[in-house]
Amino acid sequence: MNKMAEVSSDVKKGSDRKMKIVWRNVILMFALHGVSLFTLTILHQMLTLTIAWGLLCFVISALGITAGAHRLWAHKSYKAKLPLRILLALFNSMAFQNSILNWAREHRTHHKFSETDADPHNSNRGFFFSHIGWLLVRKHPDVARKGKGIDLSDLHDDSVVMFQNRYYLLSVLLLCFVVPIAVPMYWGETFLMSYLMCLLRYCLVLNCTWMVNSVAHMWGYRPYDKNINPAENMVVAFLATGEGYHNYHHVFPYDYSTSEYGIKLNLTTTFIDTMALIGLATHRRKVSPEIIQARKKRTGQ
Ligand code: ST9
Ligand code: ZN
Ligand code: ZN
Repeated sequence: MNKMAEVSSDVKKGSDRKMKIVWRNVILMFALHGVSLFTLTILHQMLTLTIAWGLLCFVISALGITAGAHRLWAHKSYKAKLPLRILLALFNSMAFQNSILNWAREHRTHHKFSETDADPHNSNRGFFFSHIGWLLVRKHPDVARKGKGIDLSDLHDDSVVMFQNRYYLLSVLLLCFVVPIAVPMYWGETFLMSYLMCLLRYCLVLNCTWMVNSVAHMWGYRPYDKNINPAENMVVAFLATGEGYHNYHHVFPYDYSTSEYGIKLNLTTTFIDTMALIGLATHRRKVSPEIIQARKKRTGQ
């Protein structure tokens, strides 16, 4: 590239990266985090059952993302029979992280164009951007431009995915808010406390998910490929129900366990294995130990 072309491409990159803030999202996220921090200080005023319910809803919505949107739909790393697909779609609506169709499109874009401007949460733009900032601004034009080429035909052929996409907002209203708030009131919790627990759980699941994009793209070991940002981070593995083995996952994205190790710190793999035992999950894809060792030797840290 000649000097003039280089300068003009840099200027273009700079102008493309000018961030257009979406104030509605900033205000909503600020409010959600403020209320959640306040809720942490009054947890002792809640019934024990309400806290246990909040934890259960955390796990259910986490599985809707990890076993559902991520490992099943974005990566096709195993197959699920209709009842399991329906269950995972319901779990997914509780997580309220955009419909499975949009989530998987975003995630396939992330893997294909990792750490470039076309990566929706490009971690080269810093911790804040890759954690939450990318949801507070308009996307870089490259995301839509390059993302258009991503094949989503398998998702368009899945009636459960398309049904959830069609009735997404209604399903979120019911499964992320109405049901989680109504259940604790059944054992005598107040509406206010049920509501606060619901928001706290939502906020925690969001942050544990975002940590995979931020923390696990910055800190940890890189035993499979030392040349990429994604890393093995045990804290994230625990908090994100098994999704912190991110160096492995970017090298072998089709492995249903997203890690070399089966159920170690991996509640999601435990869940999929249990579903396999009862015949609802099949065709779990796993990388052979020989291939893993060869890759470690070739590009590992
Ligand atoms: C949330 C999502 O939090 C979190 C996802 C995290 C992913 C993590 C992955 C890590 C691995 C898995 C680990 C899981 C661990 C879980 C642990 C659990 C404990 N390709 O978006 P728009 C086109 S959501 C192709 O509006 P703007 C397309 O035509 C939280 N095309 O861009 C699109 O139109 P349509 C709640 C694409 O206007 C059009 O562009 N939600 C692509 O720049 C416009 O798209 C929120 O906080 C693509 N990739 O707005 C905010 N992308 O969609 C929700 C775009 O009709 N989002 N196009 O086809 C927004 O408000 C907006 O998207 C925006 C950008 C303001 C962020
Ligand atoms: Zn990643
Ligand atoms: Zn992935």
